Amino acid sequence: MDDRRLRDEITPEPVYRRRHAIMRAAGVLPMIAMAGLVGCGAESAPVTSTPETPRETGASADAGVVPTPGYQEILTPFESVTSYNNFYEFSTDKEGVAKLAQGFKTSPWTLSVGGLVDKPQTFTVEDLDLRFNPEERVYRLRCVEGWSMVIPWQGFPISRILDAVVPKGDAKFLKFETVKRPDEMPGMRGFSPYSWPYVEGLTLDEARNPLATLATGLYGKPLLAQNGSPVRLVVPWKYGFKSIKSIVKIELVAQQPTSLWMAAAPSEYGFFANVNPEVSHPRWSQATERRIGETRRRPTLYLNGYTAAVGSLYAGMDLNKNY
Ligand SMILES: Nc1nc2c(c(=O)[nH]1)N[C@H]1C(S)=C(S)[C@@H](COP(=O)(O)O)O[C@H]1N2
Ligand SMILES: [Mo]
Repeated sequence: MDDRRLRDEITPEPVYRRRHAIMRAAGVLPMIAMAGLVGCGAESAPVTSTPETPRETGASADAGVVPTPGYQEILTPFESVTSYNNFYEFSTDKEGVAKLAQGFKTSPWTLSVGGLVDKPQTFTVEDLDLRFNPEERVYRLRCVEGWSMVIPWQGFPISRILDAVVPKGDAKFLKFETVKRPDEMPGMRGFSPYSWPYVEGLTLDEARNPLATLATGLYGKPLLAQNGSPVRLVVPWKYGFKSIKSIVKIELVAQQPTSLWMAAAPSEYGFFANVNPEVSHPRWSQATERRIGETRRRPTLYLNGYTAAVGSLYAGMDLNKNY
């Protein structure tokens, strides 16, 4: 796997070919597929500020990763993405998760979407891939602990699922849940300070943003267990803990859901958890981050560099109060 290429110079050939294959499968002209996919420009450049490209084109809503000025943006190697993980159901030891997750049964699998919707539905993973056209989406992942990666996901905007289930007028939030299987997930057995299952939430407006992604693959392969197989959330402008793994249920609800992290440490982990270098975690600064594979820390960008795409969601809101 040829990972260590500059993302902001040119789309690397292997990535191009993978995209090409995906786009061809979606019946898209390569010319269209390439347009808008290569990241470029400074932080102020519009990344995904345009409305989502019409579904028929199959083109990505993502225009790549906007480089941190003065720093390179390269894909984090597949080996790192799949061997350094947070998945507390298995272990709190990041390097131990992959091995412990090997016995996790991710097939068959269904994702049920219900609650305040007109058309509740249960999808198999095959349904998701066939109906919602995953495309390559390269995003930064910034963990609240202060490390980050750049990951080429295969995913689709959650809005496509929302269009299928049709939220009712009183639906205001999405509540996501991970599977709860202590027999397969050793981190859940015995004493645990967490109230399982892992739960996360988004506002309906956040979930409708084109960057809010459900991923079923990375680096052109189906997700491995340690990365949240078979389907996980990717919300690149929020701290990584919002990107809940191995989802079995999405409920549309009227009240703000309480996430596992809000329940465990409310003074440390809020509902919004938008990446913000100005607001320190109570126990450490969020001003900088260590990109996995690098030694020098780099500045963390407001909304993880995705202000052009998602900043309007928070107009009029004091993000300094929404850790
Ligand atoms: N179900 C579940 N989802 C989870 C977690 C978890 O412990 N359980 N950890 C979160 C955290 S803290 C991060 S940083 C990302 C890590 O994703 P990765 O291992 O694919 O890089 O997953 C998030 N999703
Ligand atoms: Mo994290």
